[in-house]
Amino acid sequence: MTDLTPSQTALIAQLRALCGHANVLTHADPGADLSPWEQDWRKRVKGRALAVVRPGNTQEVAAVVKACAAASTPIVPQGGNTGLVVGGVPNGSGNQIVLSMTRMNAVRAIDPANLTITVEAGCVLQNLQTAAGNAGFLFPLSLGAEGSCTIGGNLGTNAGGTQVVRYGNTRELCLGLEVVTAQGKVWHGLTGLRKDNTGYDLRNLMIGSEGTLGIITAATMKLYPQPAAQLTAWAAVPSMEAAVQLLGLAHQRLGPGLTGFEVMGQFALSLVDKHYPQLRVPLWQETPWCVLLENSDSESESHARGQFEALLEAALEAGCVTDAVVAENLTQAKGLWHIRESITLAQVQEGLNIKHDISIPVSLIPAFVAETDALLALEVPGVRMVDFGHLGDGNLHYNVQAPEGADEKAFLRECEDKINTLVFDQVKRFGGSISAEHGVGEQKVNKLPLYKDPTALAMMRAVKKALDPQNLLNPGRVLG
Ligand code: FAD
Ligand code: 2HG
Ligand code: ZN
Repeated sequence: MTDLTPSQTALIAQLRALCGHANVLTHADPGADLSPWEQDWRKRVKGRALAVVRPGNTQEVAAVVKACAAASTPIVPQGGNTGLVVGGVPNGSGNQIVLSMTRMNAVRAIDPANLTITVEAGCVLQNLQTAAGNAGFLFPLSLGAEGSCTIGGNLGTNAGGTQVVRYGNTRELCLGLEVVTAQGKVWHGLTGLRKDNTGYDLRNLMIGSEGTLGIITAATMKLYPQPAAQLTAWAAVPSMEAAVQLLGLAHQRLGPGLTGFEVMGQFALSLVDKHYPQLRVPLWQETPWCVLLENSDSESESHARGQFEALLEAALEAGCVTDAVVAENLTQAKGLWHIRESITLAQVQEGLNIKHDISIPVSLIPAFVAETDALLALEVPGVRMVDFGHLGDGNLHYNVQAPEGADEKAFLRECEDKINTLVFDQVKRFGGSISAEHGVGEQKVNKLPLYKDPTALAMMRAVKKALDPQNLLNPGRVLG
């Protein structure tokens, strides 16, 4: 630890006394490799941590925060480190600790009558889904990173995923939180109440705050009955207008049974076909867009199938679908969802790219895409658009891949800011948001003041100052 100051050395000794020697990792440890905690998922940024601290319970989290506050040492909360906006890794200063929540992964309680499950923040989303399933319930949050992201990270980012059209974002799925404040106090808010009007909504303030206002240590989440049947269809649609028309029909015909509505552009699917040919992407060559629909039915499989077939017939007749396949069984349905979830990884295989997680009123998405595609093609000839996402929520991943054969690093250096500005200006013009899902993190920190209502921004700064006056929690993220 030769390069540490005496106070940093003392802090590390204190943290080791609090959490156990093995649960505080530093670069000075023999054979230390902290890169899993220091490198972001997209490999855009590699920070350097003073230490990685892995508390085992809420009291330890509170004690760690108090010790860090006394030493003026910033804390970066981290769950599964699958975030896409550089929000959960330390900066390059070597002065920040990473507070890794993954040891706190217990399911604390299931209350079947209240339809709730209480879990610790480091519980991996898939394990939460399984615990709910084993108890005969559904926990509907679902996203491609569910095998490694944690519920704490999902709450920190207010993650969306593929079931939002029916169940809402993570915020809508949460009934209570346990939080360690920037002063190291514990807020015991795991009520499980569905109604509570006793003042400001601190729970919803914490959710989506990306680790800048408090550390979530546990949460009480909503459970739902498991559907009697779940059917998945894959439809070829001739245009984005047709996809929006199909969405309207699906709402009309399926009502609350519509639990997923994802759109995927031809180039996005061509990347899956290119990098994962074994996945056998259906219909993509014959159509500019495909849509993945899910129908969850509380009656029976035959009822669901009847409804679904009637919907697709009506859509074929209206011309908003040109061809479709309905999965015959769960394995086929999983295969179709796997194709959808593989777009992100196929983009990684293809090379460096620029991501957007924008939202626009659904009705305006066709005009937004047509106009913005044309503007981008003029500004950066040859860019390849990887468009896909949660059309049912008006949320598009309007991603941009470098032109074929381009020097990717040079492309990012020269074009990323220009492309972001063009896309975000368009988003503003269409009344949308520059982040519907992944958050601000470090990546959009300079853009937020340009696109967020100035009064809203001032209120956000006031909240941050009130709750974290020392600016210890994830500094430089969200508000910069
Ligand atoms: P991390 O990456 O560790 O952290 C994310 C943020 O939350 C950071 O700011 C961190 O400081 C903060 N944080 C973490 N834990 C806590 C805590 N306990 N208390 C307070 N703050 C905390 N996102 C979507 O919204 N929808 C998707 O469909 C989606 N699909 C994805 C698919 C893939 C393949 C990948 C790689 C990512 C995807 N994401 C998606 C992004 C990411 O998975 C989510 O943002 C997820 O919620 C992050 O969880 P995590 O545990 O990995 O958090
Ligand atoms: C998804 O919807 C995620 O799959 C990731 O939000 C989006 O890779 C992306 O851009
Ligand atoms: Zn998404």
